[in-house]
Amino acid sequence: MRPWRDHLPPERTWSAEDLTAAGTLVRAWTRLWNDRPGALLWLEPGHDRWWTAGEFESATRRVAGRLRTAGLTAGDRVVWSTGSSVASLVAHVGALRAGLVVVPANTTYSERELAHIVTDVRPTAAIVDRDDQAEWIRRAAAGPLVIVGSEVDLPDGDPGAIDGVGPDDPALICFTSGTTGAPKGAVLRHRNLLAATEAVVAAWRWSPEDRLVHCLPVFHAHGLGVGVYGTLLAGASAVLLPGFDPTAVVQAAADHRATLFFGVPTMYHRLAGTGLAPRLSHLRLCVSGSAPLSRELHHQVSTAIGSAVLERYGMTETLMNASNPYDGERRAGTVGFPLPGVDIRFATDGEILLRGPNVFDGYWERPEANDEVFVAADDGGRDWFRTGDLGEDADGYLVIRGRSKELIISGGFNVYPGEVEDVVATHPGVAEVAVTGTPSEEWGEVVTAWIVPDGPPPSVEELAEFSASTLASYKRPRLVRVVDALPRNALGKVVRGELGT
Ligand code: MCA
Ligand code: AMP
Repeated sequence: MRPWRDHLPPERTWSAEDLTAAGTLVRAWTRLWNDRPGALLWLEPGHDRWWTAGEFESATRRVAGRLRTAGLTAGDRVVWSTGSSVASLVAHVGALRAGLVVVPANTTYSERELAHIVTDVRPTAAIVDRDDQAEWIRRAAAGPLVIVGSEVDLPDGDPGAIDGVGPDDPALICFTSGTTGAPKGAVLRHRNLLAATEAVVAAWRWSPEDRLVHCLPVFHAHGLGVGVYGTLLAGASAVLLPGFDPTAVVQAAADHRATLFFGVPTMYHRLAGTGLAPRLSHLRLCVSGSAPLSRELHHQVSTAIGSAVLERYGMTETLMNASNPYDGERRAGTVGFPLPGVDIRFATDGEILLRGPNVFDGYWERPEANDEVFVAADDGGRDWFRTGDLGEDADGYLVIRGRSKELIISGGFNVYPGEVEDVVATHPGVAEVAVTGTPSEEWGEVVTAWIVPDGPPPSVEELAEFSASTLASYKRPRLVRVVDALPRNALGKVVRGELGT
């Protein structure tokens, strides 16, 4: 595969150590804010004023002070489940500056999904916008905890010494199912976040002149680690939309002379389908990730925009791994080559193995899972992380051929079949169930439940109602197929791959 150095301009002499030289993102950000306090940073639709770097610095300092005064201390976990707003980012960055470990949660999670996270990480606080989610968190917590909305409406107090976190301290615990099993928390340390962010900032030539149209959820690695952290580390600016709407995206891009757009393939599908993609032609760079971008869609969107969409490959546990080049050929159907600092190799079965300063070093309190996902290096270097993705080196570019992990990706959100099966199986009309992904042009895949009925089988609508308190809506089956029996192997295990689509 092409070496990561190929991402850098020839004059840039850089070693992997330089990726973590700043120590932590918090240190790098505060230096920038203090150097250029008047720099524009965030704009929210409906607000006619930009937030400046200096205002963001003081607002995040104030939140750090409030959280400290409320009794939170470094290393405490804070569940953070908020929509995309500047207040939410102030709360997030304020918590990091106070040395707290932020646990992002999807704002569409049901009670069961949130309770799992709360039981697992034992938070001391939660920053949450939805009242029902706040109540579920309170119910699931073992003891009292501080619960506030994204405005962090708590008494002010002296923040004391903030920004004291070190590179090895945990910054985030992000829930993902990894290659198998129940959702577990990937612990990302400050140095992981810094290395991954430095890599994309350098590879994509992100500069203070750049302006991003940000419309991804902020509670996942794409919108948070790439969109928010990248904007802050580049000293750039972003228009922060509350969600994705193709018209709002092109309007924001035009009104605010944006230069960057990041999206998942479903967003590009909708931009192409509405005929709005050509209105992104003035942007410097459009990036796609989180799910495979088909060659056809790549071609369609790139033609409409007038420049090639840049596809890249990431993961919650590692943030960004590989990218097509900024300069040079962006090859459809590939995710490019390793980003700065990242090593990639293939196991004998084709599984993609990774290592680098961006890669996490374990799941929260899951020693067995950690034993499974790391492979010792025989060169004395870092352990290799098993991604559960299958790939190959096609003429220097990484092609993702499939997955060894059981994962459905719908609109960029991950769905684990086992989790959906466990819920659907408890419906009285279901004797047995298996869940698979059915290809969809718009969503990439949609969730399909193959049901062996026990009486009248449930419809899609009935299942949606049935799973309202247990599954976020993107995990609920969109198709139900009734079958007489499920295919099983000699050991009696269901072979999902034989179910068809
Ligand atoms: C919303 N719905 C979905 C999805 N999103 N169903 C299946 N899959 C989805 N992804 C539900 C809604 O709740 C609603 O359900 C119904 O579908 C129709 O909603 P619609 O308005 O069409 O959808 P939307 O609200 O416009 O959302 C589509 C979206 C969104 C904008 C594409 O899914 C999205 O923001 N995706 C980005 C995900 C992402 O950031 N992934 C990064 C993970 P009902 O009718 O029941 O109300 S991080 C990662 O993967 C790594 C690190 C990486 O490489 O980046
Ligand atoms: P998550 O667990 O949400 O971090 O999702 C990570 C997974 O998304 C990866 O392991 C891949 O399976 C998939 N993924 C991310 N980016 C791409 C891409 N550009 N092409 C194909 N799959 C991708």
